[in-house]
Amino acid sequence: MIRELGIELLACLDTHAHADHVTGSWLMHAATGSAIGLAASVGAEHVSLLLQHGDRVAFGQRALEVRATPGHTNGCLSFVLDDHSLAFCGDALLVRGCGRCDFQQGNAHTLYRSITEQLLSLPESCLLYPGHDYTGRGVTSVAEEKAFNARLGGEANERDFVVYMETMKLPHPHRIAIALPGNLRSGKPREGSAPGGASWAPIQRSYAGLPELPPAWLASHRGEAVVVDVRSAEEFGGPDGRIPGSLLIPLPELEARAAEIPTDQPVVVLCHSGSRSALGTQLLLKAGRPQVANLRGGLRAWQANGYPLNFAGASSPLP
Ligand SMILES: N[C@@H](CCC(=O)N[C@@H](CS)C(=O)NCC(=O)O)C(=O)O
Ligand SMILES: [Fe+2]
Repeated sequence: MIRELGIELLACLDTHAHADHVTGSWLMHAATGSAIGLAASVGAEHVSLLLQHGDRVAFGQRALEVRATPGHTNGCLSFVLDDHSLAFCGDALLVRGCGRCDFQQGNAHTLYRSITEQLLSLPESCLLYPGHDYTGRGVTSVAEEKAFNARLGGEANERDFVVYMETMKLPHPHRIAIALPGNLRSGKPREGSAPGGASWAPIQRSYAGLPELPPAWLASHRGEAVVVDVRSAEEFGGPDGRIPGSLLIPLPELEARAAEIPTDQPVVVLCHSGSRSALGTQLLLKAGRPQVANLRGGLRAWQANGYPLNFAGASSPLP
């Protein structure tokens, strides 16, 4: 998504060392060069922005204020947008709840002060984006939590909150034994356990979930993949031309004729724009072909790059 939207990812900021999932920060750093921000006090490896209360993380003309909001863990931070219109509050404050205080140096008194002094003191309209929600709610506001938070909203005082938190019994997060050490490495996978990319080509997955290759890869790796053109026979033989050596199987026939595609090479699927071939790519993956990618931008992108085209006849030999 970052690639598709042309976003420059400056940093991934972790609000704390999570106990229930492993951060993606190191993988994002590996993919984009982005910085990794976390409270210095956590002592995690690979952190390039060692954050503490009062820091500002600038991006463009804007900035996030870093506020210490300990109590769930002692390294919890919240990130507040410069105009105080929104804040990322990690697990200090959750939608109608808050982070537990029974491990990672948690402390209910400390959390009460963090929430009331650093978060609920923001403007009532300030949107709060919590670290997670286990029922799919993504955002709340200062006004809502002041009124309705089940643990400290309404007329609840510090004693109400502390007794609630100290009496609550929650099972430990399922993945805590993996998550904590993983997060102390900023999510860097252990040797040999990195999520595998494809070995045959630098496949990029679109935000829609499709494996894609840019025309430049195909242009410089001719002969390393079967190129399947899923346009109609008229288009294949028409004025737009076709990629030399490509195999014509129109999309409506692809499922029935998939066995015609040689199996000793990976497959790159293309059409006019990359849209019909996206469905073709999915069909071939579903049919059990393991190495399939869509040609991003299709023949239009191939043409725009000035790569070679054939024009004569309506069929062509295999590569
Ligand atoms: N059920 C979740 C874990 C839930 C959990 O303990 N979450 C922590 C945040 S790291 C928490 O503070 N939860 C507060 C709550 O559920 O009220 C799992 O097993 O992964
Ligand atoms: Fe947490």
